[in-house]
Amino acid sequence: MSPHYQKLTPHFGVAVRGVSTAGLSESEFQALRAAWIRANGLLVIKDQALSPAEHVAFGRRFGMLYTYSGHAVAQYVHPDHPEIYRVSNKVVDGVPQGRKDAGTYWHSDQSYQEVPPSASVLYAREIPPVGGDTLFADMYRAYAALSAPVQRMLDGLTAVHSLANAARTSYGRDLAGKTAGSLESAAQPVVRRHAESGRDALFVNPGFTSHLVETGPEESAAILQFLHRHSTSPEFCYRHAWDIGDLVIWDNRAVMHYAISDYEGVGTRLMHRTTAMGEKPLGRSDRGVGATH
Ligand SMILES: O=C(O)CCC(=O)C(=O)O
Repeated sequence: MSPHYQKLTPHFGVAVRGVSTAGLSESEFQALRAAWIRANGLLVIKDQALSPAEHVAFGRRFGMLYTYSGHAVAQYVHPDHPEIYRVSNKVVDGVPQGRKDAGTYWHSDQSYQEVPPSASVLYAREIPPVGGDTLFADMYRAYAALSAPVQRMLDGLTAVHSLANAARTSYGRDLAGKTAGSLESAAQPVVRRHAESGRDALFVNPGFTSHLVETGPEESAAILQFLHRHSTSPEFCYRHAWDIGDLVIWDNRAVMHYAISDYEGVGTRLMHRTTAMGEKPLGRSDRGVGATH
């Protein structure tokens, strides 16, 4: 069976059927990867049946995988595969099978790290009969839609991203006892030039971005509030309703996501994620980055 691609929205996201990720040749993988980059960093691969080891092997094709020892989510990694972070409301014999309500805020995974991820590969093992969708936002188009003067203002600005920012909202229980200063943080360019596509994307998110470096607090709050509202406009978003066996790959360098927590009491949801290391984010005026695009 040959791959069949179908756009998810006119500009953002593509779904593919007729692919088995467990046995892809290098050229087949590169075709999928190119489709992912072309679709602004969102690819849904339907009908997969992957063991945890196969998931890890596929995730590794996107780059070196994070393991989470010492991280706030370490307790939720797969017992046999430290590369798999589990998101779930399922509890077996009193043991949570993953982090409950993870990612219920707009974010780009681990943007508070000096070298944040590129591809997150999330696999749906169990889903509720309804609910538990995930929202994605296209940060290339959010940036491109800004007027030239606002783009110029943002170019060269830097923002601090910190896990402590999320701790104020949803990370509370996992970070209890840790001081804000002990949590990871990193300064990142507000406009990020993508290392593969060479295109520019907004790189701030409500979950982890605490403030702009170059402005005072009031300007920072106003600019970030505007950017967050702008980048989550429905025109830049896609909402994924999961089927079991979906493998969704998003590019944290140009995509934000939000896991909708609306299925309490409706059913179980069990998701496995691998996360590939990207590169240190570069701003649009950094030299030597990107393709000729
Ligand atoms: O469960 C989801 O749909 C996404 C969870 C999430 O935000 C993440 O894995 O980063």
